Amino acid sequence: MRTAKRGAFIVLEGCDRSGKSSQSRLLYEFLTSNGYPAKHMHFPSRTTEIGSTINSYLKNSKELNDQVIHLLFSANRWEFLKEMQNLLNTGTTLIVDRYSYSGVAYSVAKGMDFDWCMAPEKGLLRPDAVFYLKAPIDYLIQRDDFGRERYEKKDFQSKVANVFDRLCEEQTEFWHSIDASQSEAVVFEDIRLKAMSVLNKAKHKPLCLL
Ligand code: FDM
Ligand code: MG
Repeated sequence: MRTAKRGAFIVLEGCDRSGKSSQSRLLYEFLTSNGYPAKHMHFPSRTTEIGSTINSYLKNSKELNDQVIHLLFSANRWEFLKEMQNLLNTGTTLIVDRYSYSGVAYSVAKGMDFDWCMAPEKGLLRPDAVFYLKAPIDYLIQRDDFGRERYEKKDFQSKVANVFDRLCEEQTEFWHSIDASQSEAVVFEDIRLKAMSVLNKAKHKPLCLL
């Protein structure tokens, strides 16, 4: 893979309503308005055929077994691999709202095996950094819109948080825990500073795979 001046691959992870969407948009806007080529992406991408099936499942209008929906979430990432690789190699930074770690966290929270869940992610691109937006579940469930989709239930979110905590502890080289219960501006300042350092370092590093 080409290494000269590639873009950085930055992922935001966390439970529902932790602020990933707002913060990833703020980071995208900051980068583009300061002359850094960037693209904002979100998984699941509900725009493809696979994404539309995932959407029906999340809205509770379709039932699928746990293994099938897990593999569809993963397949949805594989659909975008080439595009992501091309963008990064031509200097575009990707700000991605959820990725393989959500795939693993939500399925493991159902009781599925960790290694089984990670297996279909092998060969996808590995992020340069994961910003884990962490806040107490009691705080998150009070936020607007919580409870609309399939997984937005307090007990389930606590289990998801446990898996994110474990991933964060095991992968300290590129996971950064961020206190998401602070104000939007304070959280963003933290993310912005960390992101700029990631962008600088990524330029000289080859892209790796999960
Ligand atoms: N989700 C998301 C998964 O269960 N697996 C995955 O691989 C991904 C990317 O889908 F509850 C869950 C997480 C969340 C739901 O995500 C939809 P958004 O961010 O609310 O659209
Ligand atoms: Mg959601």
